[in-house]
Amino acid sequence: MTTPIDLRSDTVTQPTAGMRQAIANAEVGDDVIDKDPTIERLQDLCAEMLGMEAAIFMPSGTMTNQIAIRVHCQPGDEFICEAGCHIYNYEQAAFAQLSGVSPKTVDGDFGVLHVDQLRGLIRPDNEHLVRTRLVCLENTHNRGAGRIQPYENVAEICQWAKENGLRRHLDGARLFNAAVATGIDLADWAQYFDTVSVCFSKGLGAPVGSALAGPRELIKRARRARKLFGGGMRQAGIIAAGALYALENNVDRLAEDHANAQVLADAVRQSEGLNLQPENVDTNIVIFQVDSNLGTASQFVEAMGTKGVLAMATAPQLIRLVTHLDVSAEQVARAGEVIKQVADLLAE
Ligand code: TLP
Repeated sequence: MTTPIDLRSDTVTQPTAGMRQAIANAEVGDDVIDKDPTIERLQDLCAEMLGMEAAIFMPSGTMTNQIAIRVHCQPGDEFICEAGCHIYNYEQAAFAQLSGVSPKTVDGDFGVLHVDQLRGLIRPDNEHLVRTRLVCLENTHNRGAGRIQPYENVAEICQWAKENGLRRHLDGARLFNAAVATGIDLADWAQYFDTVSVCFSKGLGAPVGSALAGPRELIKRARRARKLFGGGMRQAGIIAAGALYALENNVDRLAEDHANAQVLADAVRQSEGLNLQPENVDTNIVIFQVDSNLGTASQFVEAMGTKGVLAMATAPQLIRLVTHLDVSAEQVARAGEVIKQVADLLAE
């Protein structure tokens, strides 16, 4: 049996030979007692790329976002976020469980918010009310099918937030995709935020790891919170080496993933009963709706699976495909054919 073409997520990538070599050769230390030299290099590079004072290595994107919320907010505070964002939907409401913070969600257009939707949401100073403290954005937007937040929207929202005394955090798990697709530098995107989280284990292809970047003082507090949340790691230079390799080698190639996603989007457009959500694909995520005449998303995914293509049903009628380092242009072309075949098959 041939290896399946795995489009479930860009988290599924296997470390390449070069990355494994970098991992094997990594110089390490105890990062909890004091320092690990490979982690230090990764943190410095990350801060430099994002134009921030400092950065801290983290085990996961979820912990990174939650620690950001923790350092920005106190119990009884509220943060504003888009209703489909990862922080609100896929992190077990850890902001409530761990930090006593509540969310105020705003519906976006496939994840995209406009500042006019936020004006008026800041709670007055009144002892009955939570305190509005933070705005969180996500770029690219996962549930918005990898949508890039328009740069002007980000600038305007953050400007408004700053003027009104709110902190700004960016879930930039896929910010590298936004930077490559737009040609707008990482630091230009990051400049509007107090903190930015990035992930090395998504499009960049590292096995593990994320980072939080921001002002030195906040990152110092994030280090304390990381210990509290059980994320202090010892000779973690072993995994930081994979992340460092990813940062040094795998950023520009994200353009290939974006081109491959267009091939999948075209296959969806050519299939009766399938509709892209949204119609245009910005980066490496394709989401489409399956017409109920063809059955459910799970049935569609199962039929694709029997033809060697793995996809993810993200709602009863929605399927997500994600391109990444481990799927070649040929495999993507094959996956596109499978999508068309399955749509035909289920229509019969
Ligand atoms: N996303 C995963 C799943 O959790 C849905 C995926 O397959 O896309 N922010 C964003 C925007 C994310 O997409 C993810 C993971 C995270 C944060 C969390 O990262 P991890 O999985 O490292 O905790």
